[in-house]
Amino acid sequence: MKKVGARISGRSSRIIGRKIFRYVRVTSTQDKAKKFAQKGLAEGTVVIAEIQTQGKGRLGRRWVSPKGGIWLSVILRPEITPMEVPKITMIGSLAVAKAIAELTRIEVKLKWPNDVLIRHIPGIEFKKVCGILTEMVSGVSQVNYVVTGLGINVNNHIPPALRATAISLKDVIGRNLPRQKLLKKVLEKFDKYYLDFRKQEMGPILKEYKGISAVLGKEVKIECPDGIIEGKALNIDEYGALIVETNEGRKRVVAGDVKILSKIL
Ligand code: BT5
Repeated sequence: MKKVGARISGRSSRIIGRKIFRYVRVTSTQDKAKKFAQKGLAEGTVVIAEIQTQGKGRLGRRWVSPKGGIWLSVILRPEITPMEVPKITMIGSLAVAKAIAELTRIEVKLKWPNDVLIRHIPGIEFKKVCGILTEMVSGVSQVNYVVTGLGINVNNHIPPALRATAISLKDVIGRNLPRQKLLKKVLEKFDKYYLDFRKQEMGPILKEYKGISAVLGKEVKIECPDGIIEGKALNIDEYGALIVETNEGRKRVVAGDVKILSKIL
């Protein structure tokens, strides 16, 4: 694990990215950031790596993280209850989506709860360009800290085994994208949404999120910790939960893996 330098960034972000630790290779930026958080490093500290040797997805899954992507984790110390933590995943994914859309003009969609999707050409299926992992350490009623990881496929090669569902920005644009520019934009957007969130101003964020949702209005099948839920995705509530109309009535889903049953988004 080689550290290539820590610096205070000169960007306009007020919280997120005030301090950035850059590494060539780590096991996972999540692990590194959690250690830093435990040691008391400030809110907004970012850990970024060129390569992760043990990149993590949710539920112990692997996140493929070769050179060319943006793999980063952010330490946050919001004064919230554990129930509100999914909102941070929403904010992170919205920040990535808006940053990509602004810089590339590519159409971007959000697949609840933690995927950012793009596609080659209109009419074909969207694929995952970014995944978000939000982990927390918390007491019963108060969060101690949150570490949110963003994994963005930018110029990295997607291994054949993942190509059915994963895509990188390079695949769509046809050339490499300046990662520094995208990173700066993502951190600025994350900062803006996070400041609104801290001011309890989730309304506009939720509206923007729903505006580019890939699941709302669609027939979905969700693998949840307590079974499978099938129905129409109706809404996303102010806590970031998905409301689904099923044959047994409305259900509120807080976590799970969504499969969109309608072919075209
Ligand atoms: C996620 O999990 O999507 C969360 C990914 C978070 C990654 C970031 S990178 C920086 C930080 N440090 C970490 O160690 N992690 C975070 P999940 O929804 O469980 O999706 C995982 C699944 O996505 C895997 O089981 C694969 O099927 C697929 N996958 C793996 N690598 C991928 C990639 N690079 N692009 C798209 N899909 C991928």
